[in-house]
Amino acid sequence: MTTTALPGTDALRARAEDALRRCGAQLPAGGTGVTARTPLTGGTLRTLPAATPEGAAATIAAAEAAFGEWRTIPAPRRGALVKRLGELLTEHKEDLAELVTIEAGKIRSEALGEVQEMIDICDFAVGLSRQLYGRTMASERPGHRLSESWHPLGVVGVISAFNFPVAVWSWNTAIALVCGDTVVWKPSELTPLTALACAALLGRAASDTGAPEGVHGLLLGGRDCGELLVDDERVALVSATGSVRMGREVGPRVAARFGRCLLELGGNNAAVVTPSADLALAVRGIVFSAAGTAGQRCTSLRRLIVHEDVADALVEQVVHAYGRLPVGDPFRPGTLIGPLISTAAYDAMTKALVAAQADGGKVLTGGDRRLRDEAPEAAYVGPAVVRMPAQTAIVREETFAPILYVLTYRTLDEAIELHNGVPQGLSSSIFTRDQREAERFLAADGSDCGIANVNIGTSGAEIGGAFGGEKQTGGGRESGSDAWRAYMRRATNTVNHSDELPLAQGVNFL
Ligand code: UN1
Repeated sequence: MTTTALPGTDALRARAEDALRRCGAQLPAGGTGVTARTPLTGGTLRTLPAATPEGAAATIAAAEAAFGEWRTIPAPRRGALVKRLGELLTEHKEDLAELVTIEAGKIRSEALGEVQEMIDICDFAVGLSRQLYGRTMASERPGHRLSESWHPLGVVGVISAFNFPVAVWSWNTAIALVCGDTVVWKPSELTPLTALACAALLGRAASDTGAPEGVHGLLLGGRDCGELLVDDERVALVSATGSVRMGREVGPRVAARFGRCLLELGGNNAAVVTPSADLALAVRGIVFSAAGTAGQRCTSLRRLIVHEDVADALVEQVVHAYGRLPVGDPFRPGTLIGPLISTAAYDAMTKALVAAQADGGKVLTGGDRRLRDEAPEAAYVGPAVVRMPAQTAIVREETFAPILYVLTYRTLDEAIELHNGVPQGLSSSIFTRDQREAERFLAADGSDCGIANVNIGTSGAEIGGAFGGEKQTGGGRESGSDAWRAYMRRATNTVNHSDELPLAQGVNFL
C-alpha cells in the first residue's frame, strides 16, 4: 500500500522553523558546510555553517573549563540540570518529534517514541545521580578500609547517527552530565536542525539551574568535525554511534592517545522461530522489527532463521502483512513506513537485492520504489522479504534498509550457529514456547549478542537495560543498568586508621 500526497519542501521548512523557534533555537543567519534536508521530499531545508577547527577547539576548551567546576558540584545537584532538561523535553515533545520526522523521516508514533526515550533516560539519570555507588571491600589488614570511589571523567565527545538523532545523544548526555562530565556533541550532518533544538533546550536547562556555561557544546559538521573530537587529547571519552567502518577508524585513533572509546556500531540482528512459537505473535514482532523505521535501526531485524516445519506458514503470513503496510508520508496517520534517509540508501538496498538474487535468493515482496513521480529525490520503498538458500556473503553484511533475509534450519544447534555466524553482535531474539529452547538461546553457548530477547523482536529496547553489542558492534554499552561506569573514573582507596603500618601480602620492610 502506498499513501499519496506528500507535503512540499517549503511547507516542511516552515514547520521545522516553527518548531525550532518554539524550542528557542537560534538559527544562524548564513553560512555553509552543512545542508539540512528532508527525506520526505529529498529537498533542501537550509544550509548552516559547519564548525571551523578554531571554533571546535574553542567549544572543547569551554567544555574543559566547565568540567573544572561541574565535577565539584555534588551529583544530586547535577541531577537538577537533567531533571530540568527532562521537563523541557516533555514540554517540547511535539516540537522535537516534528523535527525528527522532518529530518529523519520517522512516522509520528516512532518520532514521539524517540523523544519519550529521551525523557525516560532523563528520569533514569536523575535517579542515578543519587546512586553512583562504589563498593567497600574487606581489607586483609587490620585497621584498614578498602573502598572505591567513582569520579567524573572529563569532556565526553558524542558522535551520533541520523537514525536516532536525539535518543542516542540523550543516553550519553543525561548520564554523562550526572556523572559530572561535560559534553561536546557532533550530531549526524543529516539531522542538524533536530540537534539545534536539543542543544537549545539543554542550554535553557543549564541557565535555569545555574550550570556552568560550556557544560554542553554543539559542533555541526561532517567527518572532519568528528575527527577533531576523536583526536583531541582533552576529550576523555569518545562515544560514537555509526558504521563499522567509522568505528574501525575511531577506535584505534582514540586508543593511540589513550583516550576512552564507547562504540555502538552495526548490527545484523536475527530472530530464530522454533516450531513451538506463537506464530501470530511472532509475525507482529518480526514485522515491527524488520520493516519498522524502514529498516533503519541498528536493532532492525535483518535475518529470520525459521524451523523448516513452520517456515512456509510463517513466511506466508509475514509476506501478507508486508503487503498491507502503508508506505508514504510519515506525518499521515496510518502510515507505518516512511522514506529511507536518501536515494543513496535505496541504491544500497537495490544492490543488496541484486547480490542476494545472484546467490540464489528469491525476493518474495518489496524492493520496489514508491512515489517516485511525486518525489523523485526521495526514496520510498516497499520493504523486502528474501528467501535465501544459505547465509551467503550479502546476508552477513548489514544493509541499512528494510531487507529481511529468510533462512531455514533443522536443529536448534544449527539455528544458533547460523545466528552467530555473522561479524556483528548487537541484538537477537527467539520466538518459542519451549522453555528449554528459550534458555538455551540465552545461555553462554546461545546468542552471542549484547541483547538477547525471548518472544519479542530485536528492536525497540527500553532505556533501563544496557544497550550495545559484541564483535563488530564495538563492545560499548550505553543507556541503563551500570553503563554509567564508562563515563566515570574509578579510584581505589586504602585508608589506614591504625597506629601500625602492616604491608599487604605479609611483606616486611623497615
Ligand atoms: C539505534 O538504532 O542506534 O532498541 C538505537 C531500539 C531503540 C534504540 C536504537 N531503543 O531499537
